[in-house]
Amino acid sequence: MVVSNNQTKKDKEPDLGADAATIQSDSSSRKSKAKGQAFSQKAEELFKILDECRGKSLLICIKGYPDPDNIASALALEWLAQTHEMKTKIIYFDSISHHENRALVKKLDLELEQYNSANDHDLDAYDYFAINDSQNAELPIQLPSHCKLLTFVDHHKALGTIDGMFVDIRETAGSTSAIFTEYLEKSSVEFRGDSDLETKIATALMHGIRSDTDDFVNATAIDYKSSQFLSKFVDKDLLALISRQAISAKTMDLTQVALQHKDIRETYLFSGVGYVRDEDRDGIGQCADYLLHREGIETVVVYGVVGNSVIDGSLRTKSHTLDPDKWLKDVFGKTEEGKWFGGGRKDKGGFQIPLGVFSKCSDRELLWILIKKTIDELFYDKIGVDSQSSRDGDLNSGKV
Ligand SMILES: [Mn+2]
Repeated sequence: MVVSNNQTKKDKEPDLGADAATIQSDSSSRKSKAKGQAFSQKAEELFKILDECRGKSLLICIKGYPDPDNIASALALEWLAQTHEMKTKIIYFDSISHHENRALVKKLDLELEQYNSANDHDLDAYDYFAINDSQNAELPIQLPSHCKLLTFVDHHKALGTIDGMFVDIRETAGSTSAIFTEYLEKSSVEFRGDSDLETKIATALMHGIRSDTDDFVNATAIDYKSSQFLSKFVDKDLLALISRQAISAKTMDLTQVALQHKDIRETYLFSGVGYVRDEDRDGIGQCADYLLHREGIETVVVYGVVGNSVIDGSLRTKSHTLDPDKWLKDVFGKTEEGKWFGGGRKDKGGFQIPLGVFSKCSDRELLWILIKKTIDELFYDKIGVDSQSSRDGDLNSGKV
């Protein structure tokens, strides 16, 4: 007997009738419209706040490793603040480790300053500070108490409440650069892209969007919309120059080590790569990207000891059910101060665990075995597999 689709559906679900379906779709479209409106007012809210801060000074802080998305966001915010006659400075704390990001700074001739306590940074002079593209508002330095958080703009999963004058967190955006482009588009001082500076900013933002959305594979509506706006202003030659994909020799070596040490458990691939130099840190994420191409693997975690001081790891997944943010937070938990060791977004995440006093251990080989055993067991526990067959890492082949 042939059963029509209608009949089958009727058997499974109570019939809500056509009216119920109309009401449901109406309310959901209203909801998304309301959300869209809330976001569309964000630019106005930002301009109003910047307007009230005319003549004041703003310290734009790049948290974590400077990358295309947070660098471009800082540049866009600097432009917006300067059109409101604010004085600005962009600082970062962690070295620009990825060679492509160093090229970005060099090719765009950017004036970013690395914070160094020995430098003469007159932090007292700043009325406000800003943080973009980060999950929390903590900084590695202590700012004077009069210095308030002016803007916080991000696209990661929201974590608690941010106490800032202007907060815009959109988990639906693939990049912070796309959000900043939306502000530029609505700015009353027109962003025309007809100066060197504006071309540079547009090009950096486009690179930020591309880089955070894996070349638009994970782009969302706002990323496309913002790219359309930027496309009129980007310097195509400059964009080609800064986005040329090249894998450094060090990352190649690291990938080889990661392959040697791979530990496949069901659809997971774990790999401890041993000791990694500070400047090669980004290679961990790049080799996790590469290993995810392996057939049958849905989730990859690569980790190592970076700069002899921190266990640093990257997670990549194509699983539809694994939430990197939750997964890493479940595995590693948080510090006594409540700071999570790991976090992430839709398809990627990372974690950093300081070695603390253990970094003084004179037997690096033994220390690595201990670290690897501990981390692997946490992973096995999380995915519910037996840890008995865990292999110990070999320090020498893990050294890059
Ligand atoms: Mn980002």
